[in-house]
Amino acid sequence: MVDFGCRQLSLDSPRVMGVLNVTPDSFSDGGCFFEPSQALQHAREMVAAGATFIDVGGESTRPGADPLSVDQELERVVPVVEAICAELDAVVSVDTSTPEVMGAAVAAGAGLINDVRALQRPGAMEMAASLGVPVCLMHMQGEPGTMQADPRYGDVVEDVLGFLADRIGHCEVAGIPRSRILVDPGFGFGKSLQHNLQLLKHLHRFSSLRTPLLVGMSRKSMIGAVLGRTDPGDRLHGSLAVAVMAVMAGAQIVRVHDVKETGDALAMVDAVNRS
Ligand code: 9MG
Repeated sequence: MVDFGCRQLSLDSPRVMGVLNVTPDSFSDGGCFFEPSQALQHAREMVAAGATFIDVGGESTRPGADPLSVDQELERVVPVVEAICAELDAVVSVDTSTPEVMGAAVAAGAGLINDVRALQRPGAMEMAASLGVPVCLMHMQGEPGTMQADPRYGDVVEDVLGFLADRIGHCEVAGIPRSRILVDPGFGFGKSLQHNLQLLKHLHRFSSLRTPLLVGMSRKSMIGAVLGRTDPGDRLHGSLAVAVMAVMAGAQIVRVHDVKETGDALAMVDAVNRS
């Protein structure tokens, strides 16, 4: 069981996290849910379709995205977190690296901090430790604007595992116990197609970190590159294939745009695992 503040959840069966980008410019759904009323309606639909988590983010990690001030991020994220927590039976995850946004989102009811920078921004580690909710530590090489320019690794799987083990160690020193830590290899964040494929092929090795594993590959360019699809909306079947592979390799939470379809695919994996 993991304690997500408002809810205790077993991760024995795979869980779906629905993506809610409250941004004007995210790669797949930028601008679609920028208005709080549209965002809430989309969250309702994702929860009705089976999402356990709703991941609310105000900062686009798309290369070339405009930088965001703390006030802008707070203004985008907090009203949406508040509205979802007031109405829906879901754990709200806040996708942020900004300590002030972590604090305000948790005060508004968020039960998970999803940080693509693994609590490396000044003040983020201390803030997360003080809030008492679980954190997802994601691996990213570089920063969003330039991370895809020429990503390099010695051994991508070993390097990402080593980074996450190191960040877990820092969390424990700061007072965040392992029982409140999730990890994510960060598909698409400073990785070539081959790096992403190698990470998925060896995903089972991440169980050595002894934390729940979250992954996000939905509609990402690794799928577009393999299938030759430029339109992210045309990557559903590839996204389902990699979600199934990830859960078969030990992932407990899958961050996706297509909640119902992914939930059906993962229910089949779960039924086989339990048979
Ligand atoms: C915010 N965000 C975008 N992609 C992501 C991924 O793959 N994992 C996590 N944890 N967050 C992500």
